Amino acid sequence: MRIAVVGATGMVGEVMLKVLAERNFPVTELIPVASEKSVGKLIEFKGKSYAVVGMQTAVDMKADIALFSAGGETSLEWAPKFAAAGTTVIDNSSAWRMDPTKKLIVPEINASSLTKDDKIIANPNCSTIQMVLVLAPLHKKYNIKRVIVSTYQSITGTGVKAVQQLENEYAGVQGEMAYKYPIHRNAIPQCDSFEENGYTKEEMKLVRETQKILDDRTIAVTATAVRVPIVGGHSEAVNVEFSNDFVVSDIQNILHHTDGVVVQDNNDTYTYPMPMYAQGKDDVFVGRIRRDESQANTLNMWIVADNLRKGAATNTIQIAEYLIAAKFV
Ligand code: 11C
Repeated sequence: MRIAVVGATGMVGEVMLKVLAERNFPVTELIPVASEKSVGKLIEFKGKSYAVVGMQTAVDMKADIALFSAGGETSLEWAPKFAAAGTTVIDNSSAWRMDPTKKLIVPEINASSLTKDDKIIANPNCSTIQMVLVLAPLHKKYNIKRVIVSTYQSITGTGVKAVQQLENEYAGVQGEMAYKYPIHRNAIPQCDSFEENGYTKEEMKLVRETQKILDDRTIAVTATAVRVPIVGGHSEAVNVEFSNDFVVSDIQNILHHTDGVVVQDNNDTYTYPMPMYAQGKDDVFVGRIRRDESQANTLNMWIVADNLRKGAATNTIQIAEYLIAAKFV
């Protein structure tokens, strides 16, 4: 496969290259793509150097698959041009996710909806992916009525500028700010910009993308997304109300048998997921699984994943692997 990585010099792009190599993805030619200022820069992949090319050059090279992580504006402008040249685009930005003509895919849940005619495929937001992977099998069995999610999101979700801000703050150095406020010793109750309804875009992604991926607009979702000075991954406190009652050990058992999910749940041994340990892993970790005693048929869980891996690069590459296995590319 001839693979273009669009946004190859960014944080997610770098993890994509790492994950492609780790999974031994069948890359016959790598085409690293970035903005004009990075053109010519050398990128290492599996012991070989590749020169970064610009967008139009990459379109003309007609790769089989383009993995996009270069922001919404770039995707809106360039994904259709790649698709028109015959390249299948898997896009990490929010540009196409809610477009009714585009599929929003978490492979373990809905890859089977893909066809060879899907030329621009959307990868969900990181905080959505880790939550729906856990919710999907529970929805099937107990039917979810409502989800209340509070996130504790890694600064890596904002990008390299935010990591630099935290490092500067640790060192007591003045530098460029990715956030309006210090992040060291802080929790900022704003991820992404605000919408008209008073929620942030990140919060509304959790609402809308969950309903689209689980293919059920009746699921009520409400979210509070908070940025914390963490680098390993996003954590989420998730409260779920079902139509049907459950036994906690059955929930643990279902999740134990869910692809991509690892249950870490033992209070006796202080076993629960934490971003420090999720970092660099492809799984979604779930623990603190317990009944919400304040309301019938309701469950509390704590879900953690590396937002750059399953939340971004790994999920994108799993979609590409599905397309290859299904001979859609
Ligand atoms: C964050 N979830 O942590 C975001 C980063 O819509 O793909 C990814 C933004 C997106 O801030």
